[in-house]
Amino acid sequence: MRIDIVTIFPEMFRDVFEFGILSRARDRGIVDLSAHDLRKWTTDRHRTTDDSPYGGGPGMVMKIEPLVAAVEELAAKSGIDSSKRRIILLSPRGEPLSQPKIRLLSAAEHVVLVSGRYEGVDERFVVATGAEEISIGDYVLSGGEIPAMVVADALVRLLPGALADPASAQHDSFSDSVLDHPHYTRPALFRGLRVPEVLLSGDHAAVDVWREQRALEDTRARRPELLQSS
Ligand code: 9D3
Repeated sequence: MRIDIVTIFPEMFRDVFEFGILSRARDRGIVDLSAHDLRKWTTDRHRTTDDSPYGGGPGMVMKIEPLVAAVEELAAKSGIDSSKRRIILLSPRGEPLSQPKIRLLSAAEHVVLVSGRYEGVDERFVVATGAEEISIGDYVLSGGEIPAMVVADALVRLLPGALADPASAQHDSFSDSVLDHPHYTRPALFRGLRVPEVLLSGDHAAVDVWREQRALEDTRARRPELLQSS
């Protein structure tokens, strides 16, 4: 998979790409990940990416021309057919991100992530490029860069060969509608706090039953809405 990110802050991404699963997936040639400076596609002397909003009001709006030029050039340079490309605008107005959405996106060969800054992006960008809008949740961030990192991370770990232990990805697909059970490791006793006896018993069937019960119980207590939809 190729992932191209369009942003006015490409430097924010460099370190994020260099650790853990993202870094390993790049080294293995599973993903080609790059962050591009939107200013590269500006044509004026001041390399302008924003302008004041039609209709007035506070803040600035990202201009359409550099954004469309960026997406079109990255699409053409990829050599990938448009039917295998998804263009994603990270936006507080977007569809809330979910694991099923990530799974759908992971089937694409080319994903272009567009990170906005300021109050928003000229709405015609969405129409002109067929972009899908995604939000990562109902809280206010200062831009779409961290959301783009979130999408890239969630996406890459689903690509075949990205995970050290493929059982984790397998396990994840069963667990969208229930929280994980709690985890413990040595020591068995820490400041009077004991690891549940069943986990030390060596009885794998009993361990499975305990984990399933705790997962359900904790989901009911913390995230009851997850159980409604399954
Ligand atoms: C005044 C209304 N605000 C919308 C809630 C304006 C506004 C706030 C923050 C406009 C843009 C932003 C920058 N945020 C994003 O670009 C963003 C975002 C987010 O803030 N929360 C969750 N997901 C996302 S995806 C992109």
